[in-house]
Amino acid sequence: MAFLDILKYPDPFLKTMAEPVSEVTDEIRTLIRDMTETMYHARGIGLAATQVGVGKRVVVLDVPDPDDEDRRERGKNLIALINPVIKAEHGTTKYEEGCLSVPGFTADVTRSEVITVETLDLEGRPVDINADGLFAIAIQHEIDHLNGILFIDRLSKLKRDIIKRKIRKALEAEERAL
Ligand code: QAP
Ligand code: CO
Repeated sequence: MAFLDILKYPDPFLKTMAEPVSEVTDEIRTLIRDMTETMYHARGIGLAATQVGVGKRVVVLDVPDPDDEDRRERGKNLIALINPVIKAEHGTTKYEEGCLSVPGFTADVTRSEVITVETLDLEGRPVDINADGLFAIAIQHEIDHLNGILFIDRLSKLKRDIIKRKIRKALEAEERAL
């Protein structure tokens, strides 16, 4: 079991494009296990390899069902995506997103409402996933990470500038407190 360090904005690695996984090996499965532990430890619902400094197209997600009583029940909806590609998307939806790489900040982001994603499973077999609701939003958020995009990059220039200034002020205050 290994916890990985989560990179925080403005780490430049968060802007990099991840490379496709050429073969699903034990090394990839170990990365997925470590990312899963790291996500749970940080109390997240999604984590992309880019966020732990690994430039590979790998994502882990455990998005709670909206009508679930115990939303903290782990592993129920756990899934790993390898080389995920959005094949179809419909509609638009808005959700107040956060990110483990931008801790303490949220903003409304508009994304597709319903998506079909092609991905590889843990044995390297291609599978299609149909997603809607928070699951669809989370998949799009994590695929953005693999392409070097953060949720704050999806805001209007005005809102992006405002949130970036707030983050910079918070980081400066943190520095001073040390
Ligand atoms: C991505 O985000 C996501 O600021 C996963 O202090 C975001 O797990 C999917 C978190 C929105 C769908 C909708 C954020 C934890 C976790 C924070 C996360 C924080 C502690 C974010
Ligand atoms: Co994120």
